Amino acid sequence: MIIKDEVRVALETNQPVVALESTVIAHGLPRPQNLETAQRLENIVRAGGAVPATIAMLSGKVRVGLENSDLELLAYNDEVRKLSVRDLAIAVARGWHGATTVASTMSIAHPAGIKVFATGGIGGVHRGTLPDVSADLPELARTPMIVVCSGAKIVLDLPATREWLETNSVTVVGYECDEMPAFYSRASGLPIDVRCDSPDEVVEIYQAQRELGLSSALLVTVPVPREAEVESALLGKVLADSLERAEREKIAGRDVTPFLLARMAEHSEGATLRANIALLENNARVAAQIAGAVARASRA
Ligand code: PSU
Ligand code: MN
Repeated sequence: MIIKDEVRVALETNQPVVALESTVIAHGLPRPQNLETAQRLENIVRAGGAVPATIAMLSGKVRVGLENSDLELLAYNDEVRKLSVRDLAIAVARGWHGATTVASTMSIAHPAGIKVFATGGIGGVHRGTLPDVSADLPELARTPMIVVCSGAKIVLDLPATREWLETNSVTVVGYECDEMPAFYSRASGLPIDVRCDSPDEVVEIYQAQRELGLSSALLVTVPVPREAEVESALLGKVLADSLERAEREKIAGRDVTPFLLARMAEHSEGATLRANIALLENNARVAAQIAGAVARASRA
């Protein structure tokens, strides 16, 4: 594992650090918005007083904290693979370039000593007959980190995903909201476990989890900013279209999520893309504040 100097120093001196994933860059957003967003997320984390640690695999080496040239490679190189946890060892052995999902980012960030991670929407239980459950869920159940997101991606079976989190003891925080957000929408009708209105409230629960010896993550769910929310009639239409298309084209495995996100962006005149970018930026901002509160609390 190669930890960038800036990140290592921050961890050693107990300064706030926020982990960022790279699948969203390589496979979640189109060019050129992917690179622009990756850079902007790092800048937002910095502006919030924390050090960004974007995580990826480059030439078979696990990297924590990237240079701008690395972000460019992830955004524009066609050989970059989507790596979940099961793929990490293969990528090391074969010397691949790869982008890390929520699951694999957590599996690297936690042992590196990072406590806070920001993403867009987590993976979850997919719709459809074949049981397809993202490795993001079991990783959340076993990794004690604060994960800031806007709920699970709308393409998923959100009630089933919510039940999975409950069964597997992942505590769900609504950050300045009373229900679990649904990625491009602020509302899902699904419950949170607790509402928090400040970074300190989140950190109190995170610390209590550690005192209790629990190993699960604290999932902090933040709604997409109101002005970027996708209007529900449009969302219903593009979602139905893309799910039907994926089924007809027999899209499976790791390709399902990128296919659905790209198709929805195309058919909503970019509305879902704008929402995705807005929620990623907002989550990075909230994560930086929470990382600051974590660092203050552990210095106290
Ligand atoms: N959030 C986004 N866009 C994305 C993802 C999350 O706003 O592209 C990625 C994350 O890396 C997540 C992955 O881990 O999608 C889930 O993929 P799967 O369903 O194949 O586990
Ligand atoms: Mn899957």
